[in-house]
Amino acid sequence: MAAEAERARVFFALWPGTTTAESLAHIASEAHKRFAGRLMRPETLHLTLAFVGTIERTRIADLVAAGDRVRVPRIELSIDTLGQWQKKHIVWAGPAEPGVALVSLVESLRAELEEAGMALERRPFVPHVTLLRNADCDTGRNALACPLKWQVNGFVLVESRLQSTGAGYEVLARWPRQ
Ligand code: 2AM
Repeated sequence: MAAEAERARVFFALWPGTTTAESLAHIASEAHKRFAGRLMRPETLHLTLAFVGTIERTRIADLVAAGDRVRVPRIELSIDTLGQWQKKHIVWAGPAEPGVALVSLVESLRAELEEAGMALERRPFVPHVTLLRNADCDTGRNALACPLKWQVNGFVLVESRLQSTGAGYEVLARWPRQ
C-alpha cells in the first residue's frame, strides 16, 4: 500500500462560478437559520458527478485521460429544490430532476472511469450541492422560493484534503482543457 502522501482522494464535479456560488451560499445561509449545522464555505460549493475515492497519485494521469474522452456539455441546471438527508445530517440544493444532459455526462464519465479500471460505487446519482453538514434536519424535499439557473460549461477533477477548517479542495484538471 502506498504512503499517505502518495495517495489522493479525488472526484469529478461541477464547480460553480463566483456568481452562482454566491447565490448558493445565500440559499445556504437562509437554510442555516432553520437547520443550523456547519455552513459550507462558498468557495467549496460543488456538485459531485463521480466520486473516485482514494487512489495512488500515479493514477491521476489515467483520470485526466478518462476526462479527455468525455464530451464537455453545456447544461442549464435549474437549482430549484432544497433537500434534507436526516441520516447524513446534510441539507443540500439541487435540481428536482437530474435532466438528460446531466445524466448523460455522469454516465459517460462513469463509463470512461470503469474503462480505465476504476472501481466506482454504484450509488444512484442524486445531483446535489451540500450546503450544511451536521444539520438538524429530516429527510425531504421542498421547492426553493427563489430557484437559480446555473450555466454549466465544463467540469473539473478535484482533490479533497481534510483540513482543520473542513475539506480543502484543489482543482487538478478542468474541462474544456485550458
Ligand atoms: P456529499 O457532499 O453528499 O458528502 C467530496 O467529499 C465530495 O464527494 C462531496 O460532494 C461528497 O458528497 C462526495 N462523496 C463523498 N463520498 C462519496 C461516495 N461514497 N459516493 C458519492 N459521492 C461521495
